[in-house]
Amino acid sequence: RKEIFLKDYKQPDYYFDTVDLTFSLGEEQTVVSSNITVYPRLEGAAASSPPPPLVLDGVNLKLVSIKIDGKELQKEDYHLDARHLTLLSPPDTARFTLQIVTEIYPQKNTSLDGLYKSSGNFVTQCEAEGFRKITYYQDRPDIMAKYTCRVEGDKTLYPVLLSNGNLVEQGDLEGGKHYAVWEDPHKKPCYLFALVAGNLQSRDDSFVTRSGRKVALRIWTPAKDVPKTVHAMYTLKAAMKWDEDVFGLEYDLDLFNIVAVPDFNMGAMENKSLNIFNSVLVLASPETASDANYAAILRVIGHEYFHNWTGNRVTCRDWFQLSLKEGLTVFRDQEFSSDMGSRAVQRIQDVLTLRELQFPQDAGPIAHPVRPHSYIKMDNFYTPTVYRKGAEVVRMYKTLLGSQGFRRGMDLYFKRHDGQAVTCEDFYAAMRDANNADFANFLLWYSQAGTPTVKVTSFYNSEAKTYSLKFSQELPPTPGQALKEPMLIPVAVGLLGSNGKDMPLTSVYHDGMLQVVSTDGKPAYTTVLQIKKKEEEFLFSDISERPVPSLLRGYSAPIRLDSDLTDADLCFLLAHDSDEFNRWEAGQVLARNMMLSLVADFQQNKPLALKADFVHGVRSLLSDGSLDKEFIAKAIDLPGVGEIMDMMDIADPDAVHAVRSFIRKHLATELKAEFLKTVENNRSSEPYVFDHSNMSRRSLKNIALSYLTSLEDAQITELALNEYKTATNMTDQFAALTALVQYPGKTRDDVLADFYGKWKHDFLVVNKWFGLQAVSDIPGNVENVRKLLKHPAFDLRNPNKVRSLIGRFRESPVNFHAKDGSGYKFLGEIVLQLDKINPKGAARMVSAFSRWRRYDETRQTLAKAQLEMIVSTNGISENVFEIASKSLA
Ligand code: B3K
Ligand code: ZN
Repeated sequence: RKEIFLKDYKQPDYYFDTVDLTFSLGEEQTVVSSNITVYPRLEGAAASSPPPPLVLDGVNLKLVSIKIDGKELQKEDYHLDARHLTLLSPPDTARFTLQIVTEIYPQKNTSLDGLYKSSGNFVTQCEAEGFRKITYYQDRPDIMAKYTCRVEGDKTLYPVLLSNGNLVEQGDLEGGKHYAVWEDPHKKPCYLFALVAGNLQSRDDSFVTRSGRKVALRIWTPAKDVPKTVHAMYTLKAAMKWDEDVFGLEYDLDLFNIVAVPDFNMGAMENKSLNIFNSVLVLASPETASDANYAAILRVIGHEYFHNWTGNRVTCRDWFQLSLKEGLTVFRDQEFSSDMGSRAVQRIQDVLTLRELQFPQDAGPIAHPVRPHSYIKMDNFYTPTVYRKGAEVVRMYKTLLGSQGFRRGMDLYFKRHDGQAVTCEDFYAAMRDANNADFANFLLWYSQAGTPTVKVTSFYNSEAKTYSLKFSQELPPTPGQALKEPMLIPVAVGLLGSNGKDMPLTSVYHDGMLQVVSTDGKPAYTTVLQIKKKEEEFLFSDISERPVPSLLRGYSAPIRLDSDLTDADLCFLLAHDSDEFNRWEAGQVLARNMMLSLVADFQQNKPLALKADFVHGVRSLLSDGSLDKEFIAKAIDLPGVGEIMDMMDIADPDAVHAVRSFIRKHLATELKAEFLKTVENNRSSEPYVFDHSNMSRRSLKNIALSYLTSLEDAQITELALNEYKTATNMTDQFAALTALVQYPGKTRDDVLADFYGKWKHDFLVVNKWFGLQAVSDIPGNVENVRKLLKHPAFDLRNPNKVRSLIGRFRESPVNFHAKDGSGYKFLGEIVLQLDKINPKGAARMVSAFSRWRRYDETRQTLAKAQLEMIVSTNGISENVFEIASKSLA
């Protein structure tokens, strides 16, 4: 198993100019003919003589023939092994053509990587290294070429034949076949190649770009699902408009296709002009998809569309630079979602996700920098660190440079690098140069893993009327990185006066220098402090009273903040902060502290009691008519079990679960009347609308309902059942179902059976049903999950089903972490089964074990035994091996 290192990057010896592909799709095998024009990187005097060998990647291919400049190669001209085809003596010319014919077997490809079949249709997935399963090629992103693609197939089985770019020719062939020829005028790396052939229909629409180009838009699905593509089409058009308005970026072809397929490893893929999507991220109707599904569709359709510039026009030099396109594009999709909904709620959601997924990764054995230093399987590095922390790094540029400065940097980035394969330094340099900025030690965010902790202490001098904030930063060691350097951390700060209003900030002393904060004579109310060293002090002058500081506004850096704020300060911020994110955060810090202290009580068998202040705080949030309803819903939701476990020395899933359930039930008891009123006041009989005000209303109603059902009260059960039965959309129906199945019993069984009966024809809804049962905390649920594995609707070959049942099971603190090891054993078994079918998917599942050292000794022993069993199994994939072995290291 070979580990690949960033430091070993070498430019290729040969580049490809044009690539002509022909696919002859068949039921047994597919024949792929490729015709490539090749040129050496070095020419004339600079070139080595004889020319270096040309090494092509290829996996699971049957080589049929190979020619150079029309001449068939002999056995001694090349070397073939399981991964490479090496041309030993390429011609010494400025250009030559390479013709290769291979045979592949998409029908047998369960890895869903390369060319495969999904529900009878041919589909490709090439990122990161799937193209090598299609034909021999230099499968690396710095090889950018112009492609044409001819697809031939049975006309009845595959009436639709798609590839990248423009359709230039089509027609019938003998034997009931037909063909289509596609030409993509833009140079691209092979990971953006795509082909789809199948029985599909489209929703058609169009978009006129700001320079007047009319773009045909098509969303392809099986005929029965076309009605469910309204929201996806609306989103696509909104995204195209948004990218023009916000970044000045226009679409660059006359056609944009999206295809939805049921069998897909990830969310979606940004192939040039032919995005391929997991159906769950395209198909939606009010009856079958929830608000969360609608929001995810908005986010991901936006994301893949935005890749057209950040990823496709400017791509990555090598896979270590993945965050160059992913961090940036996640940042862009977050901004798009903010502009389409509520900025504050979006920020809260994004930070929650970062904490839930990325923080634990950064603190565990697979911690890696935003730009990793090495990998065994690149597939394993499509991580929350590369995506989510990467997006935070991009956001920090914007925080440091302001909106206009950031835009200047983006413009320069495209001006310099359009059509190129570049690195994270290139992005950094564009941001810096466009703004003449001094970004000392900012680049370290790309190379140092781990979440920094920033400690803050404050001091008010009432005589001098100054207020000082002292910061210190600490970056914990991570695998392979014992010592860390301080990094540039932007901390956005505001100071609240006793009236709850932001104080005007005029000047700050720092390092003996006076910085004027006000602009154009107007005072600022938030200022961005730059923490560059291990310790820094900032002194605000003209501060008339002791302020309450609002630190890290908008979550201006992906760090853990450790401040000296008291509970009273936090309550004050919760009530008054003008920064909505920090208002929410103040409540979360209070809740986290309270939960941690209750967990300690629970562990010492002390009785649990809830502070009256806390109940009072939730009551006032619930009744504050001035607040956004979704903000209230988020503010009264308790921090998750994972977040609290993440803050403990030894994570105790049982205790955290017990405490969280206790608080929920206690709040429901105390605030029953308020919750009931919230449900009453937020019902609506109007038809479903996906917009912020309606989503907010539904989310507030539904969280109130879920608090209420924790009371296990017959009347409430009646109420929830009624909500379930009368619901006119999936958001409300599924929320009521979720609320009803918290506890074992007949109601639970009946309503689950009813739901399945209603929706068994719709696989996306059935997946929700699997997921809901899988994640359940009812005791001994692993047995139910084992039963569901045998359910006729379940199939280990479909990644969505695996994610619903196996993926969600791992989120149950009670059942996955069951002290008898039953949850770990179950996951260990499944990983091995799944690995034989789909290694990428199996590696994702095994990652749940990576944090095993965080638990008590009994659990450690049990989880470790599963990891050891997995790594010692013969024939496991590199994907699973990499995650399991690093977890053990
Ligand atoms: N770029 C793809 C992810 C590909 C994952 C390959 N294992 C989707 C995205 O992030 O937009
Ligand atoms: Zn992406």
